[in-house]
Amino acid sequence: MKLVYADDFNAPLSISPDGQNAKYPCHKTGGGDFSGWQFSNPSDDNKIFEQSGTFMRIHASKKPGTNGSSGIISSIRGDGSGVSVSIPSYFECRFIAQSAPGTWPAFWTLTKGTIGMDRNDPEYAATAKAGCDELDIIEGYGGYGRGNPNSGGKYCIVSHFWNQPKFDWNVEKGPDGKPNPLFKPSNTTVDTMEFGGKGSWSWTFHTYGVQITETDTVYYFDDFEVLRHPTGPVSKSQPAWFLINYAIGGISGWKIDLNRYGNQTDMWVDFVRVYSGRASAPTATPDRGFIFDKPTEIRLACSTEGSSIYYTIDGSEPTDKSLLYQKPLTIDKPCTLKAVALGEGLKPSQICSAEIAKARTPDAPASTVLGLTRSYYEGKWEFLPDFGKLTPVSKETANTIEIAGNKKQENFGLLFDGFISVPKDGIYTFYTNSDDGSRLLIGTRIVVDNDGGHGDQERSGTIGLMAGKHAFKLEFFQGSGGKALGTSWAGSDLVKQPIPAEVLSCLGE
Ligand SMILES: [Ca+2]
Ligand SMILES: [Ca+2]
Repeated sequence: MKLVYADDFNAPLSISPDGQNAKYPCHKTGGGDFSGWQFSNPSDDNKIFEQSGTFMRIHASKKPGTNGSSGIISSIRGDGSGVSVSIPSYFECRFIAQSAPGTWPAFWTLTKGTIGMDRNDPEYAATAKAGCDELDIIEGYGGYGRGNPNSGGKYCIVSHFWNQPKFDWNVEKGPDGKPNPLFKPSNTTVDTMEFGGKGSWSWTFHTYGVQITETDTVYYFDDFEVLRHPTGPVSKSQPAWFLINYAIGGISGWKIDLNRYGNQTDMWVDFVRVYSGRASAPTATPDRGFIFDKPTEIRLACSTEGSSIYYTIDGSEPTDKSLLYQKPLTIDKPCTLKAVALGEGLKPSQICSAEIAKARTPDAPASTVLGLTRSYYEGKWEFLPDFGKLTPVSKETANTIEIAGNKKQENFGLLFDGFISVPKDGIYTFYTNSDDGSRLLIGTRIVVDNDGGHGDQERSGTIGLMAGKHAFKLEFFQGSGGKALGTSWAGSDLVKQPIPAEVLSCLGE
């Protein structure tokens, strides 16, 4: 294996809310921040992240009358870029944190899943369905004495195989056909005092690691093996990324009592390192190109140092006999680009692909009037129904995309249908924010998928459009509680803004 990523925290930190223009996002990529004292954006006031010497300090604090703040760093961004590696791999991190009621430092990995994938990618559904492997290399639950699992120098290692069939250690047999006697349950408490007595996670710095191979996943405490289990199926097929965080209370359910410390506490991280025996998959930017009257440019990159990228544009699997990537590619006809990274002493990377399509040509509706056809449905759903198979309670032409003015406040759905006038050829990003689910389509293509029961959240998607009127559809449903629906767009000459009423039209009666 080769060192493919290292951060010794000996340079100014590079952390931003979503990781854009920075090394790390300061939220859990993919959503689901779980700390009681919330994982927050750094500010002058909360001083969450600081480089001190060759360490990163994560500072958790709670001022009276606030919810408290603390920090997490993710190694990948929402677009999938950043540090993620395929097996065989090894992740390690050296840190210390305080053991006190509510403190919950952790170093862990997640498989990448659909993060950064295009919703129209043919593999999207299967990837979403595959589930996720979560390897908690260390979970330190602070506090001391009875009822605290980590008192007296202990910490927890937990592996979760989310949304997967139950994973039976004894079925995963070794080469001799017998259960591997080294395998331990996936939820193990490590007593650090068994390993040289150097002290617990809160007394001194230790290095916590996990090695993931084709067969076994092995956890290390200061290079001692402390737990081994069979490698989960998802870890075999998807790259994994890492998170380092100092949660305080939250979903662990542990009571917070940091009063005597002035409601503040620190975690000090010395380094994080990632090794892999496989080159990281290349990334294509953009991973969905559109051709107008000019060719489009695609850039390829690979985070594994010393690797070379080979690619094909005829849909075939790339090898070292394929074209060598040397400079940005100029592509003038629709194709599927496939790329692989190869490096000496490394296994070939997973293949990345990019779809290059012709920009959508406009529809030619005969005559239109301003506004969209607005159909109102009643029903109780957890996901968007197929409105085409339902009969609307009412139907009218609406000038704006509004959810107010219905008979019901809960358990209803809306379908806005018509055309959107695109001012000029270009690549457009559409956004929906909704509570609960929504979906925006141009023609038959789902551009924004924001489906499912959830609070107000924004999702986006991109499409290449030629100037003119394009079939536009916005689907929405409200379950219970709060409700919201908004749409925005952005393009090369268009800063992000709500879609104005004057570009929406529908067929006249
Ligand atoms: Ca360091
Ligand atoms: Ca709702």
